[in-house]
Amino acid sequence: MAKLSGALIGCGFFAVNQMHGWRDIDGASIVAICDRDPERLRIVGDQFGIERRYGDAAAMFAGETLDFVDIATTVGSHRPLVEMAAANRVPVICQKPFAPSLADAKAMVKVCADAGVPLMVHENFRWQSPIQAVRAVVDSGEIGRPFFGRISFRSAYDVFSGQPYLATGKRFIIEDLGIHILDIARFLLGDVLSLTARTLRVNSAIAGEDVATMLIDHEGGATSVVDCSYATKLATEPFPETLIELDGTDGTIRLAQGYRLTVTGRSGTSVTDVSPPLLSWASRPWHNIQGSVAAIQKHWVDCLAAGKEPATSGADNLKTFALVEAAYAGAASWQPIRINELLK
Ligand code: NAD
Ligand code: 89V
Repeated sequence: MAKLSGALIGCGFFAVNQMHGWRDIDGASIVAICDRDPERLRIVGDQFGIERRYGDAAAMFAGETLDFVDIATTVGSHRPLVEMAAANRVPVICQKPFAPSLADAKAMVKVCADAGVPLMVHENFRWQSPIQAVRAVVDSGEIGRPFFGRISFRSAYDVFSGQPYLATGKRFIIEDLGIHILDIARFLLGDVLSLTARTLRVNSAIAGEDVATMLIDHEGGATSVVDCSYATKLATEPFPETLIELDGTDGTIRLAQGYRLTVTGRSGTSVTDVSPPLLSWASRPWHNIQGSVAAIQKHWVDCLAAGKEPATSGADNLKTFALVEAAYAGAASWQPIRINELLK
């Protein structure tokens, strides 16, 4: 199979992981990069040996023949860049959060569908190897039908030094981190009927909420609690581990801190170490996330080659994005929010 030629837009903090991921994938290579900031363009271009560099995305689309584009900018530029990719008939990956609002997200999905352009949201947390291990147990039937879940991310890790913009937005933990944890809840327990949310801001130095607790009714009848905090100081900092409890009709799954997976089910109890791989370019504690970047990018290349819809396509991600909107609306109103109403 011929290698796919890709381009990356946005050469900031997280894009470096994506560039490492692309370098490890046989079926694709990044042939051009773009950033409005000449210094970021120089750093990433020199680090990864990319000669074709652009300060403007429109100039890049005009100057390159691309099989796909990978958008790694922050959310404000996602809609115009996705629309530009669709107008140029270039398949597109877009980082999370996909859009500033659900209305923008719907418009972005439509513009790509109308142009016949594949669209994947880089929603990578479900691709973390411990999360995939939990899903494999659910799929095996070992615990029967799951009826309860707790998907939990509690930390006091300083995310603001790497991503200073996280301290300034009116929305913080649900939009940035909760979006991943809500997606994991959907991945493990299915789509959502309604969501109830409460939020708090504990850290007075930031603008948005840093604690969120959500109660979810899933379509299949399960109930889950999704709880996120960046104000939780623990004896051993767990960042960036998502901890999981699932209760099923025939057993339980517990993914505990330290990547310890305990399954009690039809064949008894097993305890397994599901630590993520430490890729050659990865560093702890980010290796869990870095491994998932490599996995989702490989999935994209496999899907493009096979003409299949990616697991976290734009259309799929609308159902996760709707949970984010529901959480903010529900926290403001203290009312449960019906998800179907938002997706109409
Ligand atoms: P960043 O600010 O460090 O980098 C963004 C880069 O994009 C900057 O260099 C900026 O100059 C460039 N840029 C912005 N608009 C542009 C445009 N129109 N054309 C060209 N370049 C443009 O941000 P970051 O921390 O790397 O985050 C980028 C995205 O990745 C965000 O959406 C963030 O939420 C997401 N992210 C995802 C994960 C994950 O695990 N999936 C982790 C961290 C960040
Ligand atoms: O995934 C993210 O977008 C990151 C982090 C994991 C630090 O929350 O902001």
